[in-house]
Amino acid sequence: MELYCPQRTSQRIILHLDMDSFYASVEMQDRPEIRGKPVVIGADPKNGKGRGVVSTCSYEARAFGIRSAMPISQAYILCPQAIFLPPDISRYIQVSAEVIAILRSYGFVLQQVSIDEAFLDVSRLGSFTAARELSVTIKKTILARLGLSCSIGAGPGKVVAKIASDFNKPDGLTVVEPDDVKAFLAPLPVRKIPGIGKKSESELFELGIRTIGDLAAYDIQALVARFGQGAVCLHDIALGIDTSEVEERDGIKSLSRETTFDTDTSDPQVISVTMDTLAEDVHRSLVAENLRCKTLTVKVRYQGFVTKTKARTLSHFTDDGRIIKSCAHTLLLELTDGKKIRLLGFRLSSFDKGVTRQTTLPCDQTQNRFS
Ligand code: TTP
Ligand code: MG
Repeated sequence: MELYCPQRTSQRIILHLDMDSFYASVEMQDRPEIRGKPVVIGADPKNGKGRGVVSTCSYEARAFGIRSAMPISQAYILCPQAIFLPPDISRYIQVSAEVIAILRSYGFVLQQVSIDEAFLDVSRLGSFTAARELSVTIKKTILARLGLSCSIGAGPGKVVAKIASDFNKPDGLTVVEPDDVKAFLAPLPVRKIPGIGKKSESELFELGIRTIGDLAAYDIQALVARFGQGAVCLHDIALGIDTSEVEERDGIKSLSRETTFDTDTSDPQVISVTMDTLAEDVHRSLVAENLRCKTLTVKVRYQGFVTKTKARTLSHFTDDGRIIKSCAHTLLLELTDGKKIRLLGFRLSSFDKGVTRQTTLPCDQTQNRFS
């Protein structure tokens, strides 16, 4: 996820909404018989031998220690009696659009940042009390119309709002008023700052920085010397300075799928059929999103984890499944030379702005990130 780099402007009230265990909740809403049970969305566990990953799981499954991006085989060990379901991305896109339509109906500037989260700039409400009331209304409306729960965070900036929405999940509502921002952030681990991943976290640990409070107290010059100018943004965020705007912008950047083979393979037939399935799946999402694309990328992870990608940009936008499939196979040919393959991925990007809707997808059926 991107780091929201602050610019200094006036005080605002920002809401961040994030749906709870989104894919799993949609499935539980659609199938009453699995409600209240541990539900895992992701690759086929194949009695513990499956090699893909967990997309997400219900909070009942989280009680067993299951988490997004965990190997599905590990999820199976933790809770073999869980209900394992494959992702139905088209259905989730549809529900996502319904959530966004509800949010839009309140008439505030809205920025959708993934399939299940969005920022709203509600500054014109004028008070955090009014923002809390609106948040309660939004939560009730989404629950009544879609049967789904969400968590909302409110704060004077996007980062605080996002951290706040995650603070008390599921079904949370956390309002952080300007005077409370520093105290709210200080005890939280630095990892809670959007954009800080494992690597940055361990680099900060090396400096003895574990909490956002530690980061706020650290000498800015020393941080810049170590991490470059990007550290200024980070330090500002830790100090609660964050005035980046909620931007209505084309959310969708790419659509992709990837799959891990049960066993590494160099069988051209297996690889080709898998490429077909991936291309068909991504094409279905493209059509569901009413988009046309220009850039196609194939990704191959070989045995031993070396990963390569090949991309092609077409001269015209297309939503033609045959063109997409044929291009996918041409790119695949450039990447296959008899070596065994562990994972195959396919991505569409460079969408036609004319028809682009406000949607961003976590890009994968088995993994969230195409990297
Ligand atoms: P998240 O909002 O990160 O997770 P979530 O909605 O399932 O659960 P939470 O209550 O903690 O918000 O992601 C939204 C959806 O994106 C999620 O339902 C499935 C998908 N996703 C993946 O496919 N792979 C991943 O690694 C992650 C994190 C999410
Ligand atoms: Mg969510």
